[in-house]
Amino acid sequence: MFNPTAESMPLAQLRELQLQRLQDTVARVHEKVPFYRRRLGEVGMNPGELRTLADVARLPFTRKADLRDHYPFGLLSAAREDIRRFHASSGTTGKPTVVGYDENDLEVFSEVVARSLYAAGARPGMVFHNAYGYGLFTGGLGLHGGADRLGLATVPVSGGMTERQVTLIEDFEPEIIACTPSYALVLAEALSRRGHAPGTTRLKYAILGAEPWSEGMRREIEQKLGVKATNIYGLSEIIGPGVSNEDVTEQRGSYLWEDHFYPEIVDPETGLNVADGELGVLVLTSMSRTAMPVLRYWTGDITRLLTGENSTGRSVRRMDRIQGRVDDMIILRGVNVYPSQLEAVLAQLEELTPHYQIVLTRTGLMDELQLRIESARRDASLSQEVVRRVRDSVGISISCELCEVGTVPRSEGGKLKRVLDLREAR
Ligand code: ADP
Ligand code: K
Repeated sequence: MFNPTAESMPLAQLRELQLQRLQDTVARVHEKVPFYRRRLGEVGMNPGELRTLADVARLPFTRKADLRDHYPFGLLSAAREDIRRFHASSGTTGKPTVVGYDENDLEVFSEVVARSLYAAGARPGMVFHNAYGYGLFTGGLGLHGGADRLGLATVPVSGGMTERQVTLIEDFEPEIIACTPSYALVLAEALSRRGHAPGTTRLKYAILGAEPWSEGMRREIEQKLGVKATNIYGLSEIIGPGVSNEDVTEQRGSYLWEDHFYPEIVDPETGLNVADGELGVLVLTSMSRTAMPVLRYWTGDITRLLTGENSTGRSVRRMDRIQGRVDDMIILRGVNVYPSQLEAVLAQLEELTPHYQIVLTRTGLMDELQLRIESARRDASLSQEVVRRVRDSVGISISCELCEVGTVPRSEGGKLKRVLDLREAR
């Protein structure tokens, strides 16, 4: 363990620490964030009334829309001059959701990522190929900070330019790599094209996340890259990647760093807590953030908390793989996309009708998004214009098919299913 004191804290002590940190957090946001003062008032909760962990269920939820409505700085609870960094959610038109970190928050971020990297197999002195995107996205810089903390030699390569990545893997001989699982497969294929037999680089460990993946995909990546792969989970609203990570010796659920993030699983319909082991929506409260703590963040991710014995000696609970989502968010190559973002692009082009469908497929290794739109004009220049605008404003590459009027499915009274996800579970 990177931090045995925290990761294997006796349970009674851990629960006590959680309660104390939750009380501090509630007091802080009540004092500093008008939004939370109002919300706490609406549910009739004074800050002093959080007396047991069971009282957490009385706190209000925070949702993505709340961050959007308070763009850019409305949920910050630190003075502007104390903020050290901003990140923003990936792939957003118009107003993204912004998160702020002060020095303490960056410390927490690098601490939990260092724990995650260590659990993934990384040890001080190893070379670390970081192919998560650097920039507003939390992935690149988030992993980087944890790697500094752990003492790795980081190659901050970021995403894309696959051939150059292969050269760097050949020449710098990293032992550990971080990227999305789908990109791990792209790299494996590029390595094979360059004549590397599976597993013949120095890579030993892969830390993969930001999008859903499966056990089948793990086996494929492990075999092709010659690594042991672990699942890292996280989201910018809570901190970024590093909320939880699997242990490489075990690969059975991601250890959730419960001294910093308080997890609950709730029924998606009723919002009520379900028992450990049952599936529901993951709800997270950041307990040690100071620039932007978030109460009961509704992640939309469906999973369960795993209890019972583990073989690593940690006391914190593990979470299962993400089984799906309750809202309409699409994850394309690690980037979060909402259909409404694509809709906003369509609305700018008069010739297009509002009837569209999103078809997700997987050709070879990469996920593809095809936008099918009904249009009276159906020529290449118009579809290229759609592709260009989506790339410029949403930041993803798609293909576009302009269809005859009347050929895209319409709602038949119920909720229209605009997204056709034909990607097979890997
Ligand atoms: P990240 O930097 O982790 O991609 P974002 O805030 O952009 O952060 O996206 C967070 C969302 O990405 C999560 O709510 C979840 O839907 C998805 N996600 C992140 N990690 C995983 C993972 N390991 N498995 C499945 N989905 C994930
Ligand atoms: K993501």
